[in-house]
Amino acid sequence: MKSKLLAVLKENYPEYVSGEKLSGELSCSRTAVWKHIEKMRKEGYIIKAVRNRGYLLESSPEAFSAHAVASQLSDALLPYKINFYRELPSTQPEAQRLFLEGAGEGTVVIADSQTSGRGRLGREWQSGEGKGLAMSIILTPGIPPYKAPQLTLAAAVSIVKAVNKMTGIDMEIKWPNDLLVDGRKVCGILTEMQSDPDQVRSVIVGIGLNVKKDNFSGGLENTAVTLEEAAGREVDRADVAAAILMQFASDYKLFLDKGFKGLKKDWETHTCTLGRFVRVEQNGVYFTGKAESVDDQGVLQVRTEDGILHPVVSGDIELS
Ligand code: BTX
Repeated sequence: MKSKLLAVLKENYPEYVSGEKLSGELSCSRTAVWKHIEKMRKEGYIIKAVRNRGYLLESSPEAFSAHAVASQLSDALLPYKINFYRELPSTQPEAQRLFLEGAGEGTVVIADSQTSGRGRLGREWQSGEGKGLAMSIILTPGIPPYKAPQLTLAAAVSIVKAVNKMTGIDMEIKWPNDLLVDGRKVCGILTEMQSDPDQVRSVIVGIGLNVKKDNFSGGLENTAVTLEEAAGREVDRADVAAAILMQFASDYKLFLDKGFKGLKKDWETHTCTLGRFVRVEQNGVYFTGKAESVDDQGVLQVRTEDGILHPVVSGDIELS
């Protein structure tokens, strides 16, 4: 009965199915249909019922859905509100749109798939349908604009800790926004802000995490890796999203209290950048040197051969 009911609702999604049609298809009374729907709701299915239209299956407990993530966030230190979409061009502009419409701190946008996922500087972020985690978090930290990039470093720390707890995988942070496993990129973070001259209005932290084996193209076959490949077992996207959000909420509180300084030790523990020779690119200008440290503002300090220490506030680095 339940599987037939589910099949009919799924077949008709996103249309409502009337109680009458369901009772016909299942050869039972409309009251029996309603009782089954009630039972399924208790199991975690989200089924909308609208008078004169019928029933709509919004999400199943086993599926990647708002409910599957939100149900694991009851103790979170941020008032998370999950907005889940089957497909979006990118979660970033959707989060921006929601913010402009009044959505507050802790509003999260998750897409099952993105058609134009983006990285920094207009680069592409690939994520096949149903394969990755594409998630944007709206924050309103009330910090000066120069501090906003530090939230990239904070998010990196949270992701590494959450994924490690869940899967045992040791990711490494490549300053400023990449997470690697054995030198291959598994996650990228894109932090975008809207700001007044002396205070940010919002910061949107976008997280792209490779979870399921994907058909990467354009060379990524050799440079990207997924959590499932690294862990050698299945990883549930809802579970990993919730684990990251829980960890991030507490790290974010620490960040608001103490600044990046409060997370710096964790960052140093998990980075693969310090002590390495790096090639730095800043606005089309390149130089090489040794990445010596990050300061309390998350600025990378690179010493060139002539002994001079260069603070790198933003830019791309290549590890050599
Ligand atoms: P990035 O500019 O540091 O990295 C982008 C580069 O990473 C690309 O040029 C490509 O070489 C490589 N790349 C693209 N896709 C992948 C992938 N799936 N795995 C590994 N390497 C890849 C990184 O920018 C920031 C990415 C943030 C993505 C999230 S997803 C949720 C939110 N929405 C959105 O559109 N972007 C963010």
